[in-house]
Amino acid sequence: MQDKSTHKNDFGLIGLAVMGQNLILNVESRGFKTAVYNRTYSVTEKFVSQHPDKQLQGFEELSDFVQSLERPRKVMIMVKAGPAVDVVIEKLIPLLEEGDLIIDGGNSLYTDTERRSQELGGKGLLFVGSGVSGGEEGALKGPSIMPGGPTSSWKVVQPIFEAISAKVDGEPCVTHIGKGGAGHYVKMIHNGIEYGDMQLICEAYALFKAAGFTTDEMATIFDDWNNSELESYLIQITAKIFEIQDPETNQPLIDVIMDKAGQKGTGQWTLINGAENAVVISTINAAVEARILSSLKAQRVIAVNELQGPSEFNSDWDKATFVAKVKKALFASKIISYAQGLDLIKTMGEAKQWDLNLGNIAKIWRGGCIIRAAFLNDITKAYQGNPELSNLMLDPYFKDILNDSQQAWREVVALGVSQGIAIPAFSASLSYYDSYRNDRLPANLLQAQRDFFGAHTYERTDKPAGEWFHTDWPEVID
Ligand code: NBP
Repeated sequence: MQDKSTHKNDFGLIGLAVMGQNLILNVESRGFKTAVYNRTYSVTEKFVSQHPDKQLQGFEELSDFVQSLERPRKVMIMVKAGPAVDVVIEKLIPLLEEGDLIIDGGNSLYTDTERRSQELGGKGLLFVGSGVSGGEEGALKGPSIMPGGPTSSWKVVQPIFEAISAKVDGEPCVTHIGKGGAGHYVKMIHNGIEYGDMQLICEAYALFKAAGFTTDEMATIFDDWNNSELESYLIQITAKIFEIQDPETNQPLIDVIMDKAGQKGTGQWTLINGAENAVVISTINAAVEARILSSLKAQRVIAVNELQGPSEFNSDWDKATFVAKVKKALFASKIISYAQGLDLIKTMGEAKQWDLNLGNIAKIWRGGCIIRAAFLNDITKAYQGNPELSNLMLDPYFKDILNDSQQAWREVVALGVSQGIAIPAFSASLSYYDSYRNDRLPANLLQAQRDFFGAHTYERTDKPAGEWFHTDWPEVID
């Protein structure tokens, strides 16, 4: 199956599962000569034989694969994130030469990327840790790509990545994110934001379902929303999901899908990172926890008969009012989710001195990736207008939307609470908004408690900041 010609390949890819296959077909379609390798050779054979008309060379031996590449070699790894990436890198190291580039395009943890980057740098090899978003379709037609590593390494792969990425307004949805693990880090937060977006849509669905909207009505609502400021891939596919009938039962397919959500870990990594950086990402947090709670199906099936709530759904709103209010609650909550995610990226970027450009990051999410949405244009504009913006909520455009939406948003959250509909991401977003806009939180009592039991001291409202006081609190007898 190997091409015996002396012409070298421009780009090599290791890992021919769904992402790798589609990504290399994308690279090949842009006129690059490509080489592929997979641990299980039969997968390579099958893949190459399915595409006889493509400039694709498959290899059984890794050394032959490496030798087939033009120098500096560009080898992209698309295998399961975790130890498999290290296994592949270890095998590649003795086969590569100084100046060759390894790109890890899987969902690697950014700390692993930083370690690999250091190890490979010490051996004279270049390394780029790159997030690739958009699922299998994005990989094939044009993903959003988030590469991290030294600028010199990025330059080696820049022409290929710009060629294969999605394009919006003629601009490629790829930018050099920053050095070290910045690319995989931003991809991780992107995934956390994706969790938030998906959960918020699910909560709108939960409210509509409880209020008796039919699946057809919901398909129309989401379709309409996709022609508004909510325009996004996730809103669009939600409308399509509601249109599908189950051929076996002739019911809407959505009604026969089990309500247990899976997750692969990037959402949980985002939560850990939020906690490590002391940044509130309560919407993403609620989204991850909602998936966890959904997975407790067996317990929920018991609890439904044990724990009480309102007996039937009650709302005075007519359908048009209901839809309008839920729409405002959804959009406001979505803004909060992005405000939190971007705050985390900003905080981490400053701590790591990655010199991140939030406007450019929002810009490359406009196409190719799962969270692509019209309002990313407005986020880009917000950071272009004020690169030092402390919180997205304070940008004039988003501030106006939040101020306009806040009443409906609280009414929707109140409805969910009073009617026993769990809407954790809507309510977490609203609580964040209300905490942020409040100049007197109950943390004064918290500080008093801390000083009471631990002499942690407190500042006073009538004295300059930085002066600390302690009270000799009365003794408590248990
Ligand atoms: P998987 O994550 O399912 O990984 C399967 C691939 O890894 C196969 O090619 C397999 O080879 C290879 N592999 C494994 Br498993 N262990 C290996 C080892 N020890 N040595 C060499 N190869 C090994 O594939 P995927 O879903 O295409 O995802 C690839 C990467 O892209 C992952 O990091 C994923 O998180 C990320 N990603 C996926 C998506 C998506 O929508 N699926 C989206 C964005 C990013 P084999 O054929 O020999 O078993």
